[in-house]
Amino acid sequence: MVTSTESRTKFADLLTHRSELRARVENVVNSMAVTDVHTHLFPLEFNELCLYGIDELLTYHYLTAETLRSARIPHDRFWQMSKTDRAELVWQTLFVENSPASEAARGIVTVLDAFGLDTRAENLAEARAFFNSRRLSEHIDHVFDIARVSGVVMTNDPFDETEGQIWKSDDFGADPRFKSALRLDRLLNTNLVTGTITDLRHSLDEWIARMNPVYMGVSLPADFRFPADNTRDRLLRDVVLPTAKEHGLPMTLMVGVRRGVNPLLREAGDGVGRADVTSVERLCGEYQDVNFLATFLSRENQHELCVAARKFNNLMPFGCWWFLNNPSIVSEITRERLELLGMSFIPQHSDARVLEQLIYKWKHAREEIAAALADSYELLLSSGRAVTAEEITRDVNRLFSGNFGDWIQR
Ligand code: FIX
Ligand code: ZN
Repeated sequence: MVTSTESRTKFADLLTHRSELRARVENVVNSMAVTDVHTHLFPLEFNELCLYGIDELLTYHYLTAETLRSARIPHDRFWQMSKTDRAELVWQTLFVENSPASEAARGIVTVLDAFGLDTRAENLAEARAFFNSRRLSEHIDHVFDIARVSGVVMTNDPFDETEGQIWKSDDFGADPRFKSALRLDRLLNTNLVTGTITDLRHSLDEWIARMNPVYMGVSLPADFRFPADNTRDRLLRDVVLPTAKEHGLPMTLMVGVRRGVNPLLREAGDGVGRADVTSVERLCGEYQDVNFLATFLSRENQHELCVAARKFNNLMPFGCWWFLNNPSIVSEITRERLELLGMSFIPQHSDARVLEQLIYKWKHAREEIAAALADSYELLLSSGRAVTAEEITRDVNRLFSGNFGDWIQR
């Protein structure tokens, strides 16, 4: 039986005022540490693969594509330029001659501002001097701190020459904040990796033993179909999914990319296509004992993905990927997921390639997630149920790390 004192105490914990509720949600969302479930970041030991600083930030492929829309320069001349010259052209074009209104450009402003650097500078001198003065190991700690990221999942391609060598060397002293993920694009999307089924399974077993990945992952084209009469289907059935099952590893599917739509743009040349969510449903149905994480690149696939996740509890939607990582779309997708899935999804991943991108990608994502969450608690309030601060903390913790933690341990 609940005594009147207990129920009064409980009532006092309830956030029944709109402004108090919203302030609390913002506070929890902004301070909660997050596990970033998909990035292209690397720790110090990976040397040239560990990207940071203003020149890397400005030559990010998102900004290359935007620069080549506004700068009067042929693509081949752009690529002939050195990285520092390209960074200067990007700055001049998108930040001096134009207002940096796009999400990727605003991201640079957020990063500069976080370090107290001039966001309206005429050139890159101050920013370069600042980043050059940083000791990388401390800088990594600082960035993780500002972004409140407790761990990031890398994208590890063992079939890549440079990376393969690093994994094989004894120099690799694992920074526990960087978790590995075994990326299988080369195996599943190209015919560059060959061998018998036994050889390929053996090779995956060896890489899993060496890397200790938290999942295996692949990006898939918009025309990905399952089942299909093709090599990818056979590799999935005979090599990848049995390996996932045997090692208890989730499989991450990133679906809807159209690679090389404009090869003149090099790594900025990929596009998007509406994909077939029923193929992922069939995978989940046929392999009920494998956990799948899935993200789709096309906005048009988002609602179908939520519905598929309602049908298959071995399917975890995650992130607003790449061209979807814009405030208006993050807001829309997060609300849709809250409405259809409650707290059983992973709202965002950064996809950061350059260290400091963690700062802006998470700051901007937190703003949209907080607003969507506050609105859904307000709806609950108007229906007759207030939440407590503890419940908000529990929910955000689940969204920011709990769901992923459960997924990789199940
Ligand atoms: O396939 C992927 O993991 C993509 O995220 C990348 O290839 C893409 O270039 C990217 O960085 C998007 O954010
Ligand atoms: Zn990625």
